[in-house]
Amino acid sequence: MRTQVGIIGAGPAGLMLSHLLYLHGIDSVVLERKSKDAIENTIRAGVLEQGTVDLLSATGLGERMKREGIIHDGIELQFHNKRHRININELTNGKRIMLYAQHEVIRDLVKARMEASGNLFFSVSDVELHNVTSNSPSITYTHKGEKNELICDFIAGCDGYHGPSRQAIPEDVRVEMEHEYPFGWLGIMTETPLAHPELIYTNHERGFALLSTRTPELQRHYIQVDPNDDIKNWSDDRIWTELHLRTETVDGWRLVDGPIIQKNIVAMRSFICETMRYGQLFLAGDAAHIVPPTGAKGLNLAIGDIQVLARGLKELYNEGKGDILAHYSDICLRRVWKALRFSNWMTMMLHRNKNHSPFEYGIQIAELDYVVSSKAGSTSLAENYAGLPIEWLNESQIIVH
Ligand code: RFL
Ligand code: PHB
Repeated sequence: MRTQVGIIGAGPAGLMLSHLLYLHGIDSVVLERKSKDAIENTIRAGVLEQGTVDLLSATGLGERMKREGIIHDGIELQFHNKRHRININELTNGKRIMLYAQHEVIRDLVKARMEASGNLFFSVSDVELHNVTSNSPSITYTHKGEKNELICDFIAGCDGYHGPSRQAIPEDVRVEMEHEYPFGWLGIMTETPLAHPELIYTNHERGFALLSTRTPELQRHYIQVDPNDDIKNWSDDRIWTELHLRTETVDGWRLVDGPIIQKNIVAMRSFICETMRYGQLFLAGDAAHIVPPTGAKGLNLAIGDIQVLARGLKELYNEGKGDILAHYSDICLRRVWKALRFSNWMTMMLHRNKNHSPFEYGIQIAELDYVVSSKAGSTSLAENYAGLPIEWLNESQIIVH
C-alpha cells in the first residue's frame, strides 16, 4: 500500500493530523495499536485551550463540543483554605477554556474520519519504521494476522511516549531530557453534582487537590499521592476524607461526595526530545514531549504540533513551499519549552513536597500570594493557562532556539 503521509497512533495528534490533511486534499493512513473501543473510552485530559476549541470548530468538529462542553472563564487557586479567582477571560482579552473530555474529541475525530472513508486501521501490531531518511520511508505492521507494508512520502510519529517512532531517530541524533517529580495524582471519576462552576486548584499542607468536571452529573477530581503508592491502599472513604480536608474553606464550603466509578494513580514527569524531526519522520504530541498534568497542556500541545505539521505539509504539497516543514522542530519546540516551563511552575507552586524546609514552604505560599494579588502575576498565569500562540517563522526566517 502507498500513501502520502503514514501516521502511527490514533490519539488526538494522529487523528487530528489525518483530519486536517484530508481537508487539504492530502492522503494519509493511520495505524493504531489499540481497538477503536479502547481509544474511545480511555479517560485522560479534560481541558481544551481556546486555540484547540477554535481549530476543532473551524474544521467541522465543533458541533457536539459546543452542545456538551462546558465553557469556563476562569479558575480558582486555593491556599490556606481560602479561594482566589483568576479571571482568565478578562486577563487575556476574551480567551476561555472548554471542559470537554479527550475521549469525546477522539470519538468526534474517528467519526469524521470514518464518514470521509479515511484509512484507519485499529488493533495493528509489530509496527516498525524503515528508511526514514530516504525519500520513500515505509512502515511495516501486522493487521488481522497479515503482514503489510505502507510506503509513504512522510511518516508522522504520533504514537505517544512508549511508541516506536522516537526510537527510529538514532541515539546520537536525539537529545532526551527528563525530570521526574516526587508526586503522583490519584484521579477519580464520581457520580456527583458539579462541585463548583470552575476548576479549583488547591495547595494544602496535606497535599495538592484539584476539583474538575466532565458533565453536570460526572465529576473528575485529583489528589496528590506518592507516585509509587498502590491504588489498593485507597478505599473510597479514604479518598473522600482527603478530598474534604484539602478542599474545605474557612467559610465552611464542603464538597458533596458520592459513588466513585473509576480511580487510578499516575506518576508525573516532564520529558522533551530534541529534535522532533529526522529525515522524513516528524514526531508530534506525547511521542516528543510530556508535561505534568497540572497545567492541562498535554493534549493542547499535541494539537499545536499538528497545526504546524499540517500547515507545513499543505504548503509543500499544494504550494511547493518547504519553509515550515524545514523549521518544524524549531517552531514546535519553542512553544513546547514554554509549556514545560509553565507546567513545571504550576506543579512546584501547588504540590506539597515533604522534603521542603519551612523556608521553601514560605516561598511557595508567597508565590501563590503574589500570583493572586498582582495583576502581572495573575496575567502571566492566565495567558499561559489559556494557551500561548504558535510563533510561526518571522520575516527573516530565523528561529531562535
Ligand atoms: P496519545 O493520546 O498517547 O496517543 C498515542 C496513540 O499511539 C498509539 N500507539 C501505537 N500505535 C501503533 N503502534 C504502536 N507501536 C503504538 N504505540 C502507541 C497509542 O495506543 C495511542 O492511541 O498521544 P497524543 O496523540 O500525542 O496525545 C497526547 C495526549 O493524550 C496527552 O498529552 C494528554 O492526555 C495529557 N493530559 C492532559 N492534557 C491536556 O491538554 N489537558 C488536560 O487536562 C490533561 N489532563 C492528561 C491529563 C494526561 C493524564 N494522564 C493519564 C497521563 C490528565 C491525566 C491524568
Ligand atoms: C481534568 O479535568 O482531567 C484536568 C483538569 C485540569 C488539569 C488536569 C486535568 O490541570
